[in-house]
Amino acid sequence: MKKRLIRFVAAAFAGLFLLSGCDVLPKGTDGPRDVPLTIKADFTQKEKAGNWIKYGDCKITTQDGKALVTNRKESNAGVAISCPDYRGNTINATASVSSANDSVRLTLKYDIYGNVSYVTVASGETTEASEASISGNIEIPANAENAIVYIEGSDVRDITVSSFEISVVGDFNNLTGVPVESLADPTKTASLSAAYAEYFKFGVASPASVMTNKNDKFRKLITSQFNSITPENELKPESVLDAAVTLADPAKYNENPAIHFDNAKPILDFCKKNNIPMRGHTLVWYSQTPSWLFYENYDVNGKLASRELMLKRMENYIDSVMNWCEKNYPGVIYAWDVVNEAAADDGGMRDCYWKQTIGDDYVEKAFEFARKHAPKGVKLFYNDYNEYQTSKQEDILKMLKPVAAAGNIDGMGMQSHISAGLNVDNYVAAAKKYADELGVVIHITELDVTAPKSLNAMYDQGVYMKKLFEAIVAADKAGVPIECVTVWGLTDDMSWKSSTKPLLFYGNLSPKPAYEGVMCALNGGEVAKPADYQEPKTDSTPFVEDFEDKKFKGGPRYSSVQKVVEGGYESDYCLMNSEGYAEYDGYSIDVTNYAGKTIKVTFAIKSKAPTCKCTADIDGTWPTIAEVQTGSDEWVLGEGQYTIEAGTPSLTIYFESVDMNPFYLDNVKIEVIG
Ligand code: 9MR
Repeated sequence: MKKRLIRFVAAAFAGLFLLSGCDVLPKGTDGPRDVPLTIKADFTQKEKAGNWIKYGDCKITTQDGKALVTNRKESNAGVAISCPDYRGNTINATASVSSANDSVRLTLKYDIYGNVSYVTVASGETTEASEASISGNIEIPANAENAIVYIEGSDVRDITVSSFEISVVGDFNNLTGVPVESLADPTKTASLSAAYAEYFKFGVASPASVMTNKNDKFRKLITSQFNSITPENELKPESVLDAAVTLADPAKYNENPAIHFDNAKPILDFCKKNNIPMRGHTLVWYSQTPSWLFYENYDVNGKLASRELMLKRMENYIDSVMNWCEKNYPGVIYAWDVVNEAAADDGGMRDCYWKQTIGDDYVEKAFEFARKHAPKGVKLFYNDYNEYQTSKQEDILKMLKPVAAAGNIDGMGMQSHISAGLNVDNYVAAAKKYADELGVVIHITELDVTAPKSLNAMYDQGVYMKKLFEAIVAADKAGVPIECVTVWGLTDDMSWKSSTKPLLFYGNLSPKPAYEGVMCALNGGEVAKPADYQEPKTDSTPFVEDFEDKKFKGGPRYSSVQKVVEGGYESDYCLMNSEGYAEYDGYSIDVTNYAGKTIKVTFAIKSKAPTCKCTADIDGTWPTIAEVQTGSDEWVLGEGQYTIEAGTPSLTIYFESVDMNPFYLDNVKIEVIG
């Protein structure tokens, strides 16, 4: 379908202009102009003329309408499309690629006030022989400049791109010619780390680009607010392992892969200069670790390396990374995430190269080596997400008990990527359980809190933050050894999940109600209601959807994709849910308007999965509303009830299949019955 060109509307511009807080337009800007809403790379044409550009150190040649990216000196070098005019919009980026790289990513890069952000739009596994289509949607912040989307790999091998396209999703918000907001003065905001000094360190994750960018205000916000820093990506194996050197002489580096700290140095320098201690993240991880590390002669076309060889590589890597940092930046790193995310989402240990080559005891071995080589006083952590969920916690405890018994672990890193709905009492109870059963201290390592999809989202998030930090402080006072709380990013715009607005500062560095909530947890104050506060709606109108108009009102949960397709239940159309990365990536419907009521949900569903479920998404407990036996690939009817607590700021229910099979949904009805 050809997209419309949206014309600039004077009134809309006037509104945006006022919001921007600027008095005059900067010279040379004369207001929004027409822009095409799709940019398609044309590889029969040269760079720029064909709507594509080269990103990073590589060579691009075009042939038969495809781009061949060779001589890639870094894993992020490749083809890019520049899309600065799309700021303030959600875009879709889609590419067809083939490559011997294990995976290829579409990454959005933009500057905000001279601060560079990189956000993954989508990723896919690739092979040289067949083409993979990679596609994803992402929101570009309104204040982003110089936005580009580029195609990067997991290593430096060639990538062939046969198509690459970016388009605006939904109505176009035309911000061309509209100046970006000015930055808030970071020194005007009271310090989180000073306020919380008697309880725990208050940390932040930051990319090293903050340390090298032109704008000093971001650094000022860090030094004034936080007293612990985690490099967001720069100490991960992918950043530290030197692929070029190791792969050039595999025999020389066979037991001890070459490493470098080019990416991490700016942030290590910053910590040293400002006397801010650093959490090292992370040594042994299934992700962001190149696959060549696990092969004989580092050759991914050969055999996996033996246990003995991988133990040597693991020990040498842990030893050399920890001790390079200590030698060059003495005392800066005070804790290391030795192993990250070794527990599987669906129970037990995650299958990964470390487990395949070394065996189930790879976690124990990693901690044994870390203890043996750790500089004096450096604390050793295990770090994971969904760590507060009962069953995952049991798996993590089981895995870590031998490590604790051997005296090789000091701390549990609770990542805490949560949403404003998780029960705070259950959450701190999980922290206490780790501390009690393993005899370790607790760091909350990657806190971010998805804002509710409510009328007063920022305010509701602030109220939740107050509750959460009250619970954390109460637990700390009661003896749960919480020594550090780190938020996973400085501003919403810089977050890895920026569209969920999960952090404490807005993109312009001004504090959010979420920040206020964190402060109110200490001083007993209340988060201020915004001037445009709206009373939450409660209405009992039934939700009915049969997809016959080819539209749907709900949306994806995580990475699932929905399409209206033919062949409904006794009708023409139904909804197909597919392409999720996990079984719980389903179709989600907001039912917040039924707060305080009992709802009945009825639906028709069809899938090859043995069972399908309708689930409520609340408190990290995910109660089942209805479960039906599918598997026959025939339509089956489901029905269930759920009572939503009064005052719940945000609640969704979602449909899922128990494995990753697609499912078809029709005749969804949600009605109030009490
Ligand atoms: O925030 C990080 C993001 O910039 C990276 O693209 C991503 C790649 O996996 O990793 C993010 O950080 C992750 C952290 O290292 C481990 N826990 C989950 C975090 C969010 O994905």
